[in-house]
Amino acid sequence: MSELNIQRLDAGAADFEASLQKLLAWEAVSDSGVNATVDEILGRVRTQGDAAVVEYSNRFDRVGVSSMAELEISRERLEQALEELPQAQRSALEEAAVRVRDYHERQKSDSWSYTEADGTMLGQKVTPMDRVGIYVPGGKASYPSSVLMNALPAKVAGVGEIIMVVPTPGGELNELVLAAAALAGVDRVFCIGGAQAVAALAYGTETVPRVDKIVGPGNIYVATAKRAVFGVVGIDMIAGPSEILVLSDGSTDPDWIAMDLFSQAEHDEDAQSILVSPDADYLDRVEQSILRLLPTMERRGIIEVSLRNRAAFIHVKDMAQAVDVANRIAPEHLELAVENPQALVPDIRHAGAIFMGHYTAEALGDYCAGPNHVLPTSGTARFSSPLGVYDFQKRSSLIQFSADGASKLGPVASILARGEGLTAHARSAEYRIKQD
Ligand code: HSO
Ligand code: ZN
Repeated sequence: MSELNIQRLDAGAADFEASLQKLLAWEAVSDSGVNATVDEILGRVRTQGDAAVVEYSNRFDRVGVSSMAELEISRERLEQALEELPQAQRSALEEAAVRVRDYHERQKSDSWSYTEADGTMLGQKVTPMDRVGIYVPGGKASYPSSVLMNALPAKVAGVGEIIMVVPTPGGELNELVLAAAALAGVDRVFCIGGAQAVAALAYGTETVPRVDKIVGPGNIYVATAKRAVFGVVGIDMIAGPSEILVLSDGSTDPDWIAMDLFSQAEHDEDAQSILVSPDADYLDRVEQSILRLLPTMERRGIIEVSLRNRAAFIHVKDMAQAVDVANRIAPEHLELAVENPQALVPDIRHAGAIFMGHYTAEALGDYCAGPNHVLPTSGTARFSSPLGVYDFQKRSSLIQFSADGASKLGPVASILARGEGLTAHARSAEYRIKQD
């Protein structure tokens, strides 16, 4: 490999803003052909239930079944997958699960309340969701780690029932995915995927119970279906391709950085890897590492396409400008490959996860550090957060007035209500005002 032509941008150039926008442009999910197909699938599953799901699964996944029951994996079968896993894999999965669970325990929020001087109590009651659906992709990206990352926060939140769906093209089961489901305490698993699985979870069928929220990444059909059923059920987010942004002061071994960039590029051809540094020589050195290491990579085909189409090296004048670029990109994963990452963190405003220092490979976060690997992509870290326990808890407000409190606050409600022309509201508050 002698050339890759990774695009180079200079943050000081007059056209930098335009180049950056072009670099980040990512076709959001909106394709009229896909929309029409998804609408049809949603409609048929909604009206015909199991029969439609079975038909679509036979057509798209070639599962060759005649009933929905054949597509459910029993609890015993999940346990068997866990039992039969090679010891090293089982231990690794268990250690990852323990760390992910411990981290998420800290995210749990509790109900709270306070009482005012006149005895009025106000508060918030936190309740886990009754039943959630987890979508696990089953095509070229089948990740047991994602089973843990989606199911464990729900478990920690106290969700009553977790239903997992995973497509099994050709009827082939992934033992690690099943084992992870057993370990995470998933309640039921159905081998269905695509828009038909999203529809089954959202509307319910004779066999698949209707859920309150659907989480987990999927292809364009899954994303389009999730968007369409939002409102009937909750959804977590619409995930785009993986991204990594590395800010480097030139102090990390270039081979390490090259491999970190590969680690996201190998997810898929559309994944995006960006390196930002004030040190132009360092950018050259990382490029040399990339050229030397790429031929040794098993997934070099995918990595090469991803780097060619979507990667960039951005030269900045200093680390302050590097941080500014990072905030504008709002990446899913941000690696601070610098001597003193703590010094930069206060200025980082937008990133799904921040990996600090030379030893923090993003890959550790993907599997076992503890924080969630389901993160906001495509700049959505500007307004959203990693998947967490809070996604599976909801809040109810608590309000209890004392007689004194109702009397004191009644006039405020009454005046505002009359201002809105709503006299039933006004009188309902006025009834409770003491008349002495
Ligand atoms: N980096 C992915 C998560 C993952 N990595 C799963 C490996 N397995 C999220 O962007
Ligand atoms: Zn990854």
